[in-house]
Amino acid sequence: MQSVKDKVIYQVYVKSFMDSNGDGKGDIAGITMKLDYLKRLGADCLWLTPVFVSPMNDNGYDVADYYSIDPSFGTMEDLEVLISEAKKRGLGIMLDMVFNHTSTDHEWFRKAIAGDKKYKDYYIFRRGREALPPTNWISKFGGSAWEMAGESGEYYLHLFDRTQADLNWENEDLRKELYDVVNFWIKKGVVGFRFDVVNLISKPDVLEDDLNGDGRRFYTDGPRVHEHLKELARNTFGKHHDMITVGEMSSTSIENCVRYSNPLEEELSMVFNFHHLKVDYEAGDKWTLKEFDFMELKKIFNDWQTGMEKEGGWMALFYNNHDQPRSVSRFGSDSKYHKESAKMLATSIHLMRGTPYIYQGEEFGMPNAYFDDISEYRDVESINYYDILKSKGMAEAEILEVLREKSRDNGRTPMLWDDSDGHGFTTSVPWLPFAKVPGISAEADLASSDSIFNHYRKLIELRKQYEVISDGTFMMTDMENSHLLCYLRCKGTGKMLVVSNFYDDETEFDLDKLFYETSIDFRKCTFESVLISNYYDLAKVGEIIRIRPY
Ligand code: TEU
Repeated sequence: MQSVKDKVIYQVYVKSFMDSNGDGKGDIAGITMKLDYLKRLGADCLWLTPVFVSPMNDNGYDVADYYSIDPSFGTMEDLEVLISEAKKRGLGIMLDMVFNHTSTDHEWFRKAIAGDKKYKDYYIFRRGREALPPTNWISKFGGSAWEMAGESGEYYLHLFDRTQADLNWENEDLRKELYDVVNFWIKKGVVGFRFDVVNLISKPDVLEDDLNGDGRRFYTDGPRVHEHLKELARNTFGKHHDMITVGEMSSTSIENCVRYSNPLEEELSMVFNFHHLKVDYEAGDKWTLKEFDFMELKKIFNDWQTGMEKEGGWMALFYNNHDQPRSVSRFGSDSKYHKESAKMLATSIHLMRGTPYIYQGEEFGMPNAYFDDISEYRDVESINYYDILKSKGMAEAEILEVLREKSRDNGRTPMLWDDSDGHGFTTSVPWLPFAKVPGISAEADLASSDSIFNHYRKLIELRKQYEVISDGTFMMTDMENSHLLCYLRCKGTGKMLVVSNFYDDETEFDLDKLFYETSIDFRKCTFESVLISNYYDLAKVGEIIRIRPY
């Protein structure tokens, strides 16, 4: 397995990155056009969200053919060109494998529905109970997780949209088909894979009602998941010693993530977990409005950083992806302190123990969408929840307010390359409206002497330069501080302190107190010892450092 410790990965949400042919949708040739920009940033790999043939009910996470490129994204040749052009610049391409489910348009599912026994067993079909579905499980996108298959009285399981049918990983032929898919793409020259919700692939043999939940406790980190991942690795990427793999883990635990990512287990290089991105959910419910709980965020970071380190696990570091609101709007400021907070957030996460991911547009502080009308949304989950909240009696204005904060479309608006009408993204109408925060674009950011882009570039350089960043131990300090996230990284004689103010007011950090707590002495640090900061001057007063907004 390739060492991922000094790598930085850039996520491309293909549909919103760059439209090369003027149809309003981003495509593979568009990514090739922007390779020099990505090279300049300094990331090592690009993870592309799914580009395979799909009816696009969930923007490609509903795959109908794992071996072909969806025409809206381009051709196989476009992908081959991207892989080789990226390689010339020292960039690797990672593909997104959606193996928990296929689209109901997939040939396997069509055959299954037509009654072909072989393919029926590729999916999870069960008989209903009278007029009720087989269990009370709830789909992640709302409503029952079961859909009636024609008139047969049988239902198929779908943990996501009803057009995303869950695969039956208990079937050996199915597993082999999936290994063939992975090996096909390895031959094309990709350097790694992201595996979509891969901790949900193993369901129990007997499916039962969940009396006090939505069913997730039965299939999350399910009974044979580690066995399946080991077998997948052995038959595909594990045979090559330099591949990078990351599993997306839904509602997982530290204990399982250690097993998924400890090299001795021979499963994956690293994991995504989402606990830190639920600190603005009221009682675990995403569709609520709540200030983020900073103390909870600190606690989760501390638990995961130390828990993973202790047992040799490795994690992805991120605030943003295509399923999340934009971090600068969510945890920082997209107005007065836009630059300061974008840089603070970047620093706070990049210098932890793990592999940082940068989500397109994050490198110049892309904000939330700020849509005011339901007609502007495209995301299947957002539209489902609009209806669900409406049926629960929530007022229209309040629903729109919740969507403004929580919708996945916040992270999916097209790239703001410049300030022109099509924002350098398209020459026609974009498939999803642009974010409504004027003045923010890659071009404007790069033109300024204190660009957010350069801050990210510097963070990437530092990771390559200092082992204390790529391989140091992690220790949180000042746990009780309600404004500052503070941690130490240590490797041999190398010591690094990271102090991030998550608020727009001024506070102080006491180096003297830190010395008495840890016996690590930063008190003689001079301006030259500051590796990176979002303010030019280190405002130092004796042992007390003045910490300005964000
Ligand atoms: O997401 C899995 C997932 O559970 C979420 O992050 C999901 O978006 C969230 O629970 C909604 O509140 C992955 C993909 O990243 C996502 O885009 C897909 O829609 C989903 O799997 C299904 O393939």
